[in-house]
Amino acid sequence: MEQTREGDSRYQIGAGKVKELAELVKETGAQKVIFDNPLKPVQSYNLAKATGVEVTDRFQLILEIFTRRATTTEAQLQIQLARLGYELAHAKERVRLAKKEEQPGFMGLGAYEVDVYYEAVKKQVHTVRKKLKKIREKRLLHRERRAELGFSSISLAGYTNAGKSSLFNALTEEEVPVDTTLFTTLSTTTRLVEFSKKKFLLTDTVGFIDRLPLTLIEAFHSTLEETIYSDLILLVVDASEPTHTIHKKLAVCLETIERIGASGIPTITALNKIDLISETETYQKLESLKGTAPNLVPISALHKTNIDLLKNEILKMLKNYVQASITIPSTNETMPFISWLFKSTDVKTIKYTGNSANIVFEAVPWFAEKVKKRVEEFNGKFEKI
Ligand SMILES: Nc1nc2c(ncn2[C@@H]2O[C@H](COP(=O)(O)OP(=O)(O)O)[C@@H](O)[C@H]2O)c(=O)[nH]1
Ligand SMILES: [Mg+2]
Repeated sequence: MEQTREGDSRYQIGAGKVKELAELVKETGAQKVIFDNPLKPVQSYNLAKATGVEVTDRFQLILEIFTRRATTTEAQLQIQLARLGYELAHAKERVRLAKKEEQPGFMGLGAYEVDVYYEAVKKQVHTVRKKLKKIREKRLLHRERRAELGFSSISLAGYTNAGKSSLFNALTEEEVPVDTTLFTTLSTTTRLVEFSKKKFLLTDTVGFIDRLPLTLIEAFHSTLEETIYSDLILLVVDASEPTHTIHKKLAVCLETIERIGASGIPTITALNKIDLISETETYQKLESLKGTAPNLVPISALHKTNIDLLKNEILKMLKNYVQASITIPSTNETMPFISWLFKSTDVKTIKYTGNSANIVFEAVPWFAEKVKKRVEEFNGKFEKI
């Protein structure tokens, strides 16, 4: 629903539109209304009263998305801080409103005294800040996932709507079935994929958003930071947008990647949605972007155009896998060791002979070193192929 007018102090939209909105909610059975422009608590409250459902805004929606995507403690705290900051700015008004008559989105608040609630939120902000400071001092290892697994990892990045999820789907068509114990170490947006007989971890990261509210920038950075740390970044841009928009968005992406300290990671730029523009336009855009966009590959994720080209480019940049053959004596610990190897590396062959086992596997060099150490602890043999 759209309306062009000066913001109404009670509802943001005009009284007539409120009626229309209430009818639309009823008709569609909507459970929530989300406004693109920011709502004041009193407007949320009045709209909730008029429609019977919770009414929030874009800020709340983005916060919700970040909350779902954050898995590290730092990112979670950062998001909590943004939420509390918002809460603090509106605490007194929200409690006062909730005291009138409870509405969706204001439940339970009425039980508080205004000042008590305000002080409680303030205290929480203080606690979260202290925790964040502590974590930053220790600076937790980013590469938690890398520490556990021997596959190269690829992160998809780019603006929302550029086609990250579509490309994710196109690349995960040959998804490798993995046992459930591996899933406990992978986030919901990470898949083990295989092309040209090589296995990779592919992660869909939280997307860049136009008009990101200032107070959410830190939360966005820390959420992105935890997922983008990988061996390769696959930056997706929407070729159907005007050239100056592509340049602008690309600059924001590259700048952010640099700001979170990930600029050393090799990057491929996928110029997506080329099916929507002419060949001439594709050529012109490639020429225009050549200087700024690293390793450009024109694709269509939707129509699966040039996906093989993209895969080749990925393989070219991630060719540092090591193959090794190990032989270990059979003991009580052999089986757990082998299952660890199966989970964390690409096991090519396994042969049992008498009282020993021979395994050929493939992994990134540093992980192969880790395997070597464990093999030596077993008094086994490790040979690079
Ligand atoms: N025409 C066309 N549309 C695409 C292509 N890739 C994605 N889309 C569409 O663009 C929209 C956003 O795609 P999505 O993958 O959800 O983007 P995300 O927000 O970056 O994950 C969807 O409607 C897709 O169907 C493409 O190659 N060509
Ligand atoms: Mg997506």
